[in-house]
Amino acid sequence: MPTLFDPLQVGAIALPSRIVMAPLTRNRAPNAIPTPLMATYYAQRASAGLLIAEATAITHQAQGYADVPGLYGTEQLDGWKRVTQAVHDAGGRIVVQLWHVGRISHTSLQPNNEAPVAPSAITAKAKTVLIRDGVPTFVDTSEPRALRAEEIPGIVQSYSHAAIQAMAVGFDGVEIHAANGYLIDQFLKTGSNARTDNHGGSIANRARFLLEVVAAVTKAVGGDRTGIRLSPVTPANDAVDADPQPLFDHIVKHLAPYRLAYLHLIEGSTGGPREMPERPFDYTAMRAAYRTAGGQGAWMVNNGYDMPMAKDAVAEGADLVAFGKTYIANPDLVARLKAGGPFNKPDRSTFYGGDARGYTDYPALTD
Ligand code: 8OZ
Repeated sequence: MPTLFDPLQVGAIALPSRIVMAPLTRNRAPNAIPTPLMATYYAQRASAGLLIAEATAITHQAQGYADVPGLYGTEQLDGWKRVTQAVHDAGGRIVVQLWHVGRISHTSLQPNNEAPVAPSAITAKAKTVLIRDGVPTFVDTSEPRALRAEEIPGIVQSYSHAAIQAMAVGFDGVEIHAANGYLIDQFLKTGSNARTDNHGGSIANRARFLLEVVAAVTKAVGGDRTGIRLSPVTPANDAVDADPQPLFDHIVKHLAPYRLAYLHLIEGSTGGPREMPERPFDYTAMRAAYRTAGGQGAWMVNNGYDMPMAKDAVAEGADLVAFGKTYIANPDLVARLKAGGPFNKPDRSTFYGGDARGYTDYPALTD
C-alpha cells in the first residue's frame, strides 16, 4: 500500500511524493507580470511532489481579477521563466493552471473595456476584485455577452497556444482550469449555459467545449503533460448544474482516451464544506467511471485535507492529495507532514494582494 510520501510517475513527470501544492490565487502580479518575489515564493515550496502555479490568464480577455498573472506577452512570459528556473534550481516540479474566467470579470479588466464573454448572456451572482486607489475592492461581475459560435474555435486555440508558451518558459506541464465557475465550467453547467447550438442543451453539447480544449491542449503539449481541474458541485462563482452526476460521468468517460497526467477533483464547495447535503455527489462512482473507460491518469483530491484525511484518501485509492491554505502557511509542508507538525496558521488578511508579508515570510522548520 503506497503512502503519501512515496514517489509516483504522473504522465511524463516523476514526482518524489504524492503531496501537491494546489493552485492559489495571490494577486501579486501587477500588469499580469510574475515578479521575482513570486519566484522566491514558489522556490520555497519546491519540496512538494508537484507545484501547481496559480490560475494564469491565457489572454487579456481571459482575465477577471486585479493583479493575476498572464501567459501572454513578453514581460509576462519572461516573468514566468524566472519562476520555473527558480523552482527547478531548488529541485522542484511546476505546472501552470490555464485560465479563462469567462463571465467572472469586469469591463474595466477587459480589452477596450468590453463586456466579458460567456456561453450565454447571463450575469453571474458573483463578485470579483478590483484595485481602487490601491485598495482591493469587491465589485459585482459585469453582464457578459454570449460568444458567437464562430468565435469558439479561436478561444479553444488560445488554450493550446498558452500551453505551448507555458512549455517554452520551462513549465513541466499544464493544468486546464475547468472548475470553480470559470469559462469551461460555465459551458458545462445548466445554470450558465442556455445555448441552443451544439455547445448547449444536452450533456454532450455542454461538455463539448471542455473536450475541444482538452483535444487542443493535449495535441499541443501531450496528454502526459496535461492535467485538468474539475469541481462537480461547487457553488463558487454561481456555477450550478441541475444534475451533475451524469454530466461528470460523461466527461470522465470522454477524457479517458486523452491519457491525461492527472484529474484534479475539488470535493464539495471550494475552500468550504466538503459535504453539501443539498447537492449529493458520488466521487467514487465518478472515478470508477473513469477507470472503467480505461482512464489511467492520477486521481488528485483536494479540499480541506489534513494528514489523517489524506492518509485515508490514499488508502481508498486517491493517487495525489492537493493542499491549498496549508501550503500558503507552510513552505516545507512535506517535512512538516512527515514530522507530524507543527503547522503555521495561514493569515487570511494577506491571501489576496500585498507584498512579502504573508507570502514569503512563513518560516520553515529549519529556519
Ligand atoms: C480565489 C480568488 C480569485 C480566484 C479559483 C482562480 O477559485 C480562483 C480564484 C480563487 O479557481
